[in-house]
Amino acid sequence: MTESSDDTRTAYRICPFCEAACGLSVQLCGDEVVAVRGDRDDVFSRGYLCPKGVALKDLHDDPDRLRTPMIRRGRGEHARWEACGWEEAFAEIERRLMPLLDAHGRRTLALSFGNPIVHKLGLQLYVPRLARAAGTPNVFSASTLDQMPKHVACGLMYGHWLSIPVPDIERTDLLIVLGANPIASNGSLWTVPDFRGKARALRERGGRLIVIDPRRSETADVADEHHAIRPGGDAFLLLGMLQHLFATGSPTLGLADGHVVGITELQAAVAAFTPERMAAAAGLDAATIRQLAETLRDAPRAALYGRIGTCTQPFGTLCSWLVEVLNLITGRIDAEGGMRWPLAPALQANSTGTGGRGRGVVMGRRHSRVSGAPEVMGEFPMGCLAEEIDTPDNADGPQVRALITIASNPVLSAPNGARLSAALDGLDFMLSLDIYRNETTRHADVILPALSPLQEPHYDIAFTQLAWTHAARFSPPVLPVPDDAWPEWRVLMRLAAMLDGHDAAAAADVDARDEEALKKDLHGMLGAAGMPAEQQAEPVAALLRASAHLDGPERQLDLALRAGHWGDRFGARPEGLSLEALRAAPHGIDLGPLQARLPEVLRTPDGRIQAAPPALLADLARVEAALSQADSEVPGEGHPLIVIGRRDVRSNNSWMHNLPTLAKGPERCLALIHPQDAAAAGIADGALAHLQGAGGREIAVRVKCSEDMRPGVVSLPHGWGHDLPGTTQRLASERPGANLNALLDETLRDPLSGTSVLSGVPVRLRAMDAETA
Ligand SMILES: Nc1nc2c(c(=O)[nH]1)N[C@H]1C(S)=C(S)[C@@H](COP(=O)(O)OP(=O)(O)OC[C@H]3O[C@@H](n4cnc5c(=O)[nH]c(N)nc54)[C@H](O)[C@@H]3O)O[C@H]1N2
Ligand SMILES: Nc1nc2c(c(=O)[nH]1)N[C@H]1C(S)=C(S)[C@@H](COP(=O)(O)OP(=O)(O)OC[C@H]3O[C@@H](n4cnc5c(=O)[nH]c(N)nc54)[C@H](O)[C@@H]3O)O[C@H]1N2
Ligand code: SF4
Ligand SMILES: [Mo]
Repeated sequence: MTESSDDTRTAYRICPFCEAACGLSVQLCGDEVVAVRGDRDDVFSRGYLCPKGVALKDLHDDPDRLRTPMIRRGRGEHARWEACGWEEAFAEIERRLMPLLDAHGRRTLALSFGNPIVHKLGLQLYVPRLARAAGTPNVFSASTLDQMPKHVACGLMYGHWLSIPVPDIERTDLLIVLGANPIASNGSLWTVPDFRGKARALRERGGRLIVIDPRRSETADVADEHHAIRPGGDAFLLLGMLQHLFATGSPTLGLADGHVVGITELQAAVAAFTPERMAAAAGLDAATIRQLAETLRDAPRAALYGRIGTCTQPFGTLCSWLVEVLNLITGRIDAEGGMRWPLAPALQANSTGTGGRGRGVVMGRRHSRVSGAPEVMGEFPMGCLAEEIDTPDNADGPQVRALITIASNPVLSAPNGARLSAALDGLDFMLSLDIYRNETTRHADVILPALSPLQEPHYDIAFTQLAWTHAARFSPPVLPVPDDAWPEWRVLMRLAAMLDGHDAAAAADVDARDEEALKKDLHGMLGAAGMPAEQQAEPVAALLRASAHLDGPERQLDLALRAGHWGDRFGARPEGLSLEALRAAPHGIDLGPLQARLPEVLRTPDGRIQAAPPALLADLARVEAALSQADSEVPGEGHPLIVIGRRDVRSNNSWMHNLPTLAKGPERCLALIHPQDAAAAGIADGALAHLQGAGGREIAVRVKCSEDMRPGVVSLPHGWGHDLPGTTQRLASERPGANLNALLDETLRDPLSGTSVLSGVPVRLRAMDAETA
């Protein structure tokens, strides 16, 4: 929606950069972006924004952002990049990819999906279409560098991968934050713009905030209590808390009462994990563990929230499960001021169909060829991508020879990028959908660009399912699509048609292919709702007619909104939601606070919350093993420190370091370390030093002493290391920073979810010789 006077106007759009999904007000003069501010009238974010939102202008204007397809001729130092037209690019892809797949089979193709997919409506709706057409089991994504443990834990307990409850922060009396730093990250698996303001409000009404983190983070700084846990100590802490609560009373299930199975098994399974036994491994004393448990139990309303620090570590899934069960046995699940499941306006699997029970989740239907890692949510671990490419054909199947990356930069964002880089060089064909030639896409044979976010419509499918309150917002494009540009949904449909075997002419009719795919989806939906196939033709035709004035993502969205929980049901409930209703409300529509959803939200086969999934009980054996090893000490010999991750508000994973607004100011890729550790290593504050991983790989880091660090721990952000040849992010390469992932080991994973261990890894810090420093 746009308000205008003369040539200047203000348009409103949801920020496409992080999960907070702030409403932005974009000031334009003609087609030029003049300024970006927080939209004070936005019903969801109420004017909040961070510096990244402001940098939307820089992204739109960035001369390094790709605007035409690129084809690489030659390799390595001799590589030459040519800009080309879209038809030429599609022809090149067809010429090189299809014969490869015909000769060697679909398993020789891998797909790598990155974080921005979830922030772009067209990608989120159409990447699944491409994946289906690709027909390969070799799917990898950032989920296994991130939140897969939460999907597995909540999937097993509540029956759907996306049934992840979030804190009802507006009404709680106590929020415990474990392994998250929402003041810097702006929240994750919890869409919560202005966490700082909400935390302040919590404390002003007499509530408390407790942060458990090896570093006194920005969030810990505004908390009532901070506990500097040992990195990787969370499973031990949570088990100790659970044991203590069972040992000193009976669980209070609250609204979950009558909907839970497995409490007895859970109690028996944790009986041996007393706070005294857990203390050393948690790095917190037994009294603190007991006190945290009692604080959680005794607060009138409370929520325990765990995030990336609890996920990207060896016990990721166990931790995510333990967070859920602690909330469960203290009566916080589904409670006001506790942990609730948002009810999203569109495309939410746990609010469609018949509620209360479902198919549950299944994993391990396949295993990866080289490591035998189980499939989870249709994916293999990102840590396995390199080995699938660089390990020759074997009895278990063929080697991956072709790769499609979409908004994915695993050379920087996944562990051991050097191995992956070398593997990518050995591919027969690589295609990237990306907006930059960066560390990963420099290896591609063809790069297909995206539009600027300002040229695309937007709606948050995922984040409305994880939001602090209920709201619906839609952003129409702020600027027109240039004549020679392709929206990504069209690119994906075109590629999907090629992979489905349509000839070039048929594939080029994207609208026909889109209608065909939508029709199939609608039949699938009606079938799933129990309508016999012979009765479906008429309603499907009616739905297609009702949405025929729209195309692509907007068409799918409109149908989903209208059919959704708050929808207008195609006229049956005129006050309900539709795309048109959202267009008429540029600041969004407030749908009220989070509500109780049990038992309707459940999708487990027996319609019960599973407190003690067998796979998780079995995984407790690893905790026992770690406890018995604890005496012989955890860190590798000669690697006495432990490295953890960090996020800075002016950065976003690996790809926003080329934007002037964010790149200016002090150096941000710094290794924080306690002064006593710096002194022990003979390193001065501000000096360069070698940081070495247990595998022997080394990076150069600038050290900053900080009393905020738990002694023995180094904190370094990820996503840096823009000094590789062949990239074209000029500003980013001026201050490349060090790549934390270069040190990390791609074979270390949480076995249940396949998530890489990115935090809590032994390292050694060594002073640089005076002449090189
Ligand atoms: N050591 C360590 N490593 C980590 C983490 C950590 O905490 N520590 N965090 C992990 C986490 S949580 C995540 S989510 C991953 C993220 O890792 P990735 O999924 O690789 O995501 P990014 O690093 O954000 O890179 C995004 C890519 O998308 C491209 N892109 C941006 N916008 C668009 C667009 O509109 N269209 C297309 N086609 N491409 C676009 C960018 O140019 C870039 O290549 O990193 C993980 N890596
Ligand atoms: N500014 C900015 N915002 C971002 C991103 C970004 O790169 N920059 N990335 C986005 C993405 S993709 C994601 S997934 C989210 C992540 O959002 P968050 O989960 O909030 O991630 P972080 O800010 O890295 O905070 C993790 C905290 O865990 C602590 N930690 C590390 N190891 C451990 C441990 O073993 N135990 C405990 N208890 N704590 C530990 C770290 O010190 C850190 O303070 O952020 C998103 N938002
Ligand atoms: S916190 Fe910043 S990056 Fe995240 S949505 Fe808001 S403005 Fe965008
Ligand atoms: Mo992430």
